[in-house]
Amino acid sequence: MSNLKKILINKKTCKSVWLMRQAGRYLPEFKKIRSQNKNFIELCLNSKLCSELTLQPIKRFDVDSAIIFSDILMVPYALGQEVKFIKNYGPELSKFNFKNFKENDEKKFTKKLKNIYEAIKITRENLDKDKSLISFIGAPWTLLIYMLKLKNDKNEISLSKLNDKNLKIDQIISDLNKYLCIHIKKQIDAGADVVQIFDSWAGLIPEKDINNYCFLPNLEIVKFCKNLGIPNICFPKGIRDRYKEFKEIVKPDCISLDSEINPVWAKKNLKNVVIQGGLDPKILFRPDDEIFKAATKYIQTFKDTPYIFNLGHGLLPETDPDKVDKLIKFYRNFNG
Ligand code: 1CP
Repeated sequence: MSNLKKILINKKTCKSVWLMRQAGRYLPEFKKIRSQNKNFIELCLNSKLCSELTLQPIKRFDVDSAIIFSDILMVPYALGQEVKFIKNYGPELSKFNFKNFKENDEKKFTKKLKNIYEAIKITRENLDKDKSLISFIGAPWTLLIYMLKLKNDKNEISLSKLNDKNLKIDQIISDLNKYLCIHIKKQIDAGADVVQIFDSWAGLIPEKDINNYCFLPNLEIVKFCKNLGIPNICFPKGIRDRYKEFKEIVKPDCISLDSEINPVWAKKNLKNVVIQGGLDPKILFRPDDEIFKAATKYIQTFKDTPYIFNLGHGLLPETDPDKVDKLIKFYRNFNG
């Protein structure tokens, strides 16, 4: 088994828990800082505040890992696109310009992100040694969704855009991969222990393109990580039973399940890999007994395999932090 098991599974309890999107959105202590910092990109470039936001869920819930407060869209930002976060709508990027994109270089790129690396450094200094610090990137396809505005409000892909050869999608993916690997290395050098690769929109890729737009770019990034001994977690959300193929081709150290994947199917079909997550974040809107029942299914199913307890996607903004606390305590005290 990979070094991920050593790093992510709490050495004292042999259990591990953290939650996707655990910092931010639903936490009152985040909302307070956010209300004083209207520009989200500027907030993501404020090393001290990012470090403070990263540590908020650790202080509140004592989870085993911290995920650095940042955003996957900091990469398109550093590559020259203007990024705005519009209230009740989401991210909006300025029009992609291929010529400008090609004018980027490593030095320019890392200079724009240097405050993220500083945030990681400060966080590592203030984080308990027993806890992991997780860095992350968006996989190329998921970034392209935003960079090229590939989907509409109903989460449907524009096939005419996707098939437009003038867009040079293959070239953009290959260049993005190069910059993403640079960003991973910089985050690890700054003190992060692990990288999670979010392919949150992988489920929107047409079947025939999944190899080119999901498996291969993720494989290239995972190979890069393995060459440098960087523990890696892949999250190819929404690809249903192609999780099996993904695991066999990409071979990440850890694979994060979305909520559509049946845990029993995953146990049977995803072997020799650390499994993470799966629990539907919407369950936290239900009464406690339903939450505990759903959590038990995952804990029981994976009790004999390395498993990181987590959700199948990020915590939703309307989540009650007390429910999160109860869920984590339930997991910690579980004896079954
Ligand atoms: O308006 C606000 O207050 C900003 C809300 C917010 C926050 C707190 C956004 C805008 N991004 C973040 C931080 C963030 N983004 C983190 C760190 C917090 C944590 O996880 O603890 C991480 C890991 C991300 C990653 C991210 N950003 C993803 C991949 C994970 C996922 O949920 O699928 C994606 C797709 C984004 C894009 C993004 N950023 C923000 C929004 C509203 C969106 C669109 C997707 C969404 O609605 O979540």
